[in-house]
Amino acid sequence: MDNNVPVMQSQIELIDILHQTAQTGAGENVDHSQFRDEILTAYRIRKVETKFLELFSRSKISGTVHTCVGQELTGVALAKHLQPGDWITSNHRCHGHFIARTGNWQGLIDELLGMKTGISKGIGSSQHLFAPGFISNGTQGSLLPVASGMGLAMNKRGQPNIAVSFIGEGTLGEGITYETMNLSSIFGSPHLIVLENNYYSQTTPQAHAVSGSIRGRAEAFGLECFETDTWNLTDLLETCGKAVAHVRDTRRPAFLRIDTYRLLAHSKGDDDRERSEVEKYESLDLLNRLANDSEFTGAFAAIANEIDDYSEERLLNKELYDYAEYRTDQLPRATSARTVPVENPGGIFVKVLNEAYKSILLEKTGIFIGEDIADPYGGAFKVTRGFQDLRPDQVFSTSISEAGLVGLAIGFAVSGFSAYAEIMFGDFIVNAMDQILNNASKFHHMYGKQTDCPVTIRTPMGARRGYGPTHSQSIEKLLLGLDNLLVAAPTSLCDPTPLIAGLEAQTCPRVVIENKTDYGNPLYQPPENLLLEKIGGDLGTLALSPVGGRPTLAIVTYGFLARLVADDFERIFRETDRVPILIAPQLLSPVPVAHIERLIRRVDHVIVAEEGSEGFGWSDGVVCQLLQRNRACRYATLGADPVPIPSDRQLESLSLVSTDKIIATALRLDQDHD
Ligand SMILES: Cc1ncc(C[n+]2csc(CCOP(=O)(O)OP(=O)(O)O)c2C)c(N)n1
Ligand SMILES: [Mg+2]
Repeated sequence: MDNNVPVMQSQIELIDILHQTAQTGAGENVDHSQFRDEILTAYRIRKVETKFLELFSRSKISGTVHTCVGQELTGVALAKHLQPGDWITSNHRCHGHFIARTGNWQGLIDELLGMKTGISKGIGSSQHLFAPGFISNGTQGSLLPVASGMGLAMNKRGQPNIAVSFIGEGTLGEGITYETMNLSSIFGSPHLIVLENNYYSQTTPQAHAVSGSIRGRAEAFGLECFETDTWNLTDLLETCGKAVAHVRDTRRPAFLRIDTYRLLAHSKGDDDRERSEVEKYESLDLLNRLANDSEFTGAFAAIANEIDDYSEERLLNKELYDYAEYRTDQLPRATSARTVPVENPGGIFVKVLNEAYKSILLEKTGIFIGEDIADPYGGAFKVTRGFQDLRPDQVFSTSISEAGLVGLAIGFAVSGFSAYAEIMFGDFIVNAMDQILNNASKFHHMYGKQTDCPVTIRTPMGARRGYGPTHSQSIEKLLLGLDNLLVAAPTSLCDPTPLIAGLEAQTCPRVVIENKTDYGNPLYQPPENLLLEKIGGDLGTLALSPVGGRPTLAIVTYGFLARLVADDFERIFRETDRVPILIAPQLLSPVPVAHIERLIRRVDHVIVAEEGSEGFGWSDGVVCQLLQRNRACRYATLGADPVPIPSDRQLESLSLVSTDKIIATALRLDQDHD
């Protein structure tokens, strides 16, 4: 034991205690024939997984496999108490949970063989399994808030169902575990967190990774705690039954710790444990002890043969999922469409946004989740003010838990609710990135297109209010181009109501970037000599140009900057001596390049400006796409300076894109031309 490692107990002590537990349970004199079904399912799981290892060694499957050999009974015992409509979320070590829950071992074999008949169409493979009532992924802890949201959705529908999440004790190191315990407890989600405590996190012994009390962690959040292990089958089945019944009946979260031991490597060959330690558990393992029990040997052999025969037959008939079908995403693509004049109603932008979202709350049973969105406060920027008063059961004001609240919203979205998560300041969206990237954007594809995740994540970005470095940044560049994620930016240049309704109709996940300076603007009313138009329908692109003029300078930008350019249109015209056209996409990603291309048809100078800092951003993407379409213009990109936004108002404005900078850039383009 390394004395420098601050631990409560050494790993040797912990393993000794576990060994005592295992010996006591395994020494019990029980008639195992009463558990025949459970034992045969556990055996089937073991045989399927050892078959995977064999197929691996024959190079018939690729990637990785985490077996639960030695731990099979956890999933079996839990699944025994579940009902149709209950959901399991699982992790990398998910095969056992899946077979126990669904019985579909053939679909699982097909999946790992990469076949289109696999449960995730061969896309997810070992770690990303899908069936009605079951999802798993390979990001530790990531599905915990999703399960919590599913549980709340079940409550809302009045279903007597529950959500069960499996995690390993190494995942106690993830903050999302505690965000979820807290949120599930506060909102009363019927969510059972099952900790499979196998004393190792990959190669790291528990003593080096988990400080303090495991039970104390759950109790601190008010979760009822249950404890059992995989060696005392009677107690395991009973305790799982009690834990499930508790959650089902009380509609409250609970925590179930199951001590267990993994007999094989973490994945394929990574095992640093003392062989003598593993051997102790091999001899105590129930399936090993029953290997020569005449009560079971016949059935065991039949199961093994069935799995052998099935997998060999499948190897001969491997059919892949159609890649052309797979590669399509859910994102709306701009086509060159009709241009229509825009007439804006009156009203302050934030109030119009509030009304647009409110109609979704009322008409679509929208769920709105965010920090401090409860009335009377109604959210830091009041976009959801009045919502909770109207529909108290649909509005959740949460703890400071960006990942947790976005995960909850995802849980609602996949359960069929219209789900909106608010991130109080855009800078904090990074705290929820795992949820956005590994869950929301990937669910549809990684589960073989069998589910959608139409969640909306809204957040204000932008500076100009003196909030300083951590509350002013525009970090849309971190979200742009993420697969299957739509990024939109309403602007006070036009009524955002059709955009919000159009986004709601999409099946893909989306981030809506609102601008906190733009909130206070009245909706734009063009002067008589300017024409405001929209091309491409609800999610379309706005264009502002002089009536009857022939533009020679396009300024392509969005959000507040679009409004800034519109307000300073005359000045830009005057000082550049060029006729401008403002092009303002409401969709940032995917870039509506067909719209922009059409609108810059007769223009020779194009400035693309973004709120975020310069480099590797939206403007670079837009210019690149236009160039690839052979739009031979002179281009310039403009962004904020590549430094954290200063708080001081004067310094702040120096760091940002301004009308002065746009004009200077236009003049530079002219000079370059000469
Ligand atoms: C967020 C995240 N970090 C790291 C990993 C890599 N990883 C996969 S499994 C694992 C260990 C998990 O240990 P534990 O939670 O105890 O589960 P066990 O493997 O013991 O079942 C790690 C570090 C991951 N999959 N996800
Ligand atoms: Mg572990």
